[in-house]
Amino acid sequence: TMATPPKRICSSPVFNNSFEKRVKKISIEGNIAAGKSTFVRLLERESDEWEVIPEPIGKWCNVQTAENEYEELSTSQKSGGNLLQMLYDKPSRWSYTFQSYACLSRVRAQLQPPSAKLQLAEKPVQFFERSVYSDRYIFASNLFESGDLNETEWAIYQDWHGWLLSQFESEIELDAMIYLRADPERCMQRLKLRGREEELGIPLEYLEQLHYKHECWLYNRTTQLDFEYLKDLPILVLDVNDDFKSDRIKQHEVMDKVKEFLSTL
Ligand code: UDP
Ligand code: D5M
Ligand code: MG
Repeated sequence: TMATPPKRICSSPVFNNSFEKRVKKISIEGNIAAGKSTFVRLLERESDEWEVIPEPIGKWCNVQTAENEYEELSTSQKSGGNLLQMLYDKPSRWSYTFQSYACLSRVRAQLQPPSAKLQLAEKPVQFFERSVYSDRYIFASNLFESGDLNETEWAIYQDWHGWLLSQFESEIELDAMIYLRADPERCMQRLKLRGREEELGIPLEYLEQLHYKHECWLYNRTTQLDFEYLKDLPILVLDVNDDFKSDRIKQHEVMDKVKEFLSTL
């Protein structure tokens, strides 16, 4: 088991404010184009007490220096590096860089204090699109297995990932996960439908590999995990093969399942 690090003297409001500790944190996991963003938009609409933190994909497609950080995305799209494009064009060169940046932006996202509105809520919930754990147990692990991260890169990645998370332990810990489960073929269809330029060359085989990773981790729960608390974290599995984006009945059904799940946490 992992040793508990000494509690830091920490100025983070989340850490010091016992009120904010009531906020439940839940990550939404699932394959590329399974429907996570669509799903979190529904969650956001469902309740004033629910807040959504989307995946920082914009940042990855438009990496900038600090000084022009606040410029409009469209004007600087070309000057900023497109790390997602670089990753898909040449994974062996860019996987490690991508993982370091992805993890940095996710730690930042997961440390985001709840909004003022959420702090007044009776039963506040923050939903995150993916997590620092999918970075490692889905993507980085898969890139290692496909040879795009070498032994040394994978070892260094796991070392700093584990250390970083142990430093932020109590602030980053999740209360549960929701797994949006869809067949790789369905994901491919939705990926094409969405038409994100960087992703158009993704082969079905890649989605199959990621699907297998999700299944082992969140469905069969056989993945070896380095964070003790994850081993018995509550997971809600939702089948999203049928279209829920434009089906009101299906949406109600799904939201009821989420509410029921929340009531058990
Ligand atoms: N989509 C759909 N029906 C659904 C869910 C998603 O048509 O029930 C579409 C959605 O509009 C988008 C694509 O599938 O064009 C991928 O969805 P999303 O971006 O939500 O997936 P993510 O990659 O965030 O999981
Ligand atoms: O979009 C997220 C996109 O970013 C998709 O192309 C997968 C990619 N992604 C996300 N996290 C990682 C990591 N950690 N490594 C490699 N690629 C990643 P979505 O459609 O929301 O799944
Ligand atoms: Mg998304």
